Amino acid sequence: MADEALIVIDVQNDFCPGGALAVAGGDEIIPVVNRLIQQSAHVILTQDWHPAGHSSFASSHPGKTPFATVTMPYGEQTLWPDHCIQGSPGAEFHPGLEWTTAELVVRKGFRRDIDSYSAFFENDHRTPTGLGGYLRERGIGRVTLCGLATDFCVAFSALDAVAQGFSASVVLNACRGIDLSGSLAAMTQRMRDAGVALI
Ligand code: VGL
Ligand code: ZN
Repeated sequence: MADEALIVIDVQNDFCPGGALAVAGGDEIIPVVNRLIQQSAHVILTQDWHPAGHSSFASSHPGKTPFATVTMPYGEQTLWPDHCIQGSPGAEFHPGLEWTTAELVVRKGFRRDIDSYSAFFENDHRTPTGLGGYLRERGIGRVTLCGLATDFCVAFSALDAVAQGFSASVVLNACRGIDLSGSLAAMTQRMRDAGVALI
């Protein structure tokens, strides 16, 4: 429908098997995502897009290992292996993703000192990416989300969508999670409590 957009989150090589931050079964969603893309009047993609030496990388914090947590000026931040470096093969969309009809690509995490899980806000939960304004100017009130990873970028995008006044659904069989110490169950419950439709 014309007032509805599909937002495909971070279907990039580094989040698929063989990638730097591989999500188990990440590539299995691609046929399902491609079907959603075909059915959608508005397709928007996000692309995790970090400079080398990004502050979310464990390698930027001497003595820290991936999946540890540090406190940043904007709050708690999980540290990750180096991934989705701007212009690298790992940052490209998975070759099976049929993305050519997409009208907008939102890149995020491109500032060295702050990460961005959500498609709407950086991890300070205050700095907008511009996506909310884009959707409003286009008269889009409803978003459907899919992609990687369920419990990080998909979930934070869905929560922000609802907080921004959009109605939001997540297509769970078109998502896969990282599940770091129970994060998949916790974020699924947070989405449910916020009024995100899980389908
Ligand atoms: C993501 C961790 C770090 C995601 C991105 O797309 O869920 N997770 N960067
Ligand atoms: Zn990232």
